[in-house]
Amino acid sequence: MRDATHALLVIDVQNDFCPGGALAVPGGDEIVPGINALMAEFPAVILTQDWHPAGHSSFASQHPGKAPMEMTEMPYGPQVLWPDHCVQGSDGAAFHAHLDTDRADLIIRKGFRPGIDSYSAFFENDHTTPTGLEGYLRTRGISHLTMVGLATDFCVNFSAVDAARLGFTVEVRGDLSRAIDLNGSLDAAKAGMAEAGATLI
Ligand code: VGL
Ligand code: ZN
Repeated sequence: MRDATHALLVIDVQNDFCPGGALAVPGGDEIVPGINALMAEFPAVILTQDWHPAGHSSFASQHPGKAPMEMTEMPYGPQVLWPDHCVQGSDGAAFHAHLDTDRADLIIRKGFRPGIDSYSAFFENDHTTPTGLEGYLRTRGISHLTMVGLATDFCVNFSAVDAARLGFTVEVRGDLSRAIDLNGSLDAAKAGMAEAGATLI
């Protein structure tokens, strides 16, 4: 068991990001047993849950003439348009059935504001609106984060970069994460994490 300054952050291990889901990440379900085993090493376990209202602005279905995986321009910057996914209360938004959610001290939901997406567990995609996770971690005295989950190049990446910039020591377990890899997004994510000082192992 690591000391009390360490937490395991499990990003978006939800049905819609697993094979058969609306935004399936290849091999997304393979990481579940390893994540469950890793929980035993951590005094704190925190899960994130992508949690969109129906008709969320990140859904291609809300943008006439746009297809999933195309880009659009939002008031806060460029945004990938996704298939409808992780709609609040749906089976797709539920955690993978084998994920050990009982170990979670906190489940942080994100992406619930209709007009803004939130990849990161710390800030929404305007890079300004906080989720509250930073305050939770700091008030618990947590300074070291190990991150795993889905997807390496989106929500794990944005969470890792934000955490490193906030001064947390960040390690991403690549073997317990899986990527969407859209137009080179995995390579870009690796470079961005390295630049921010997050270690990918
Ligand atoms: C994610 C795309 C849209 C993720 C969430 O969890 O990486 N990706 N919403
Ligand atoms: Zn989403």
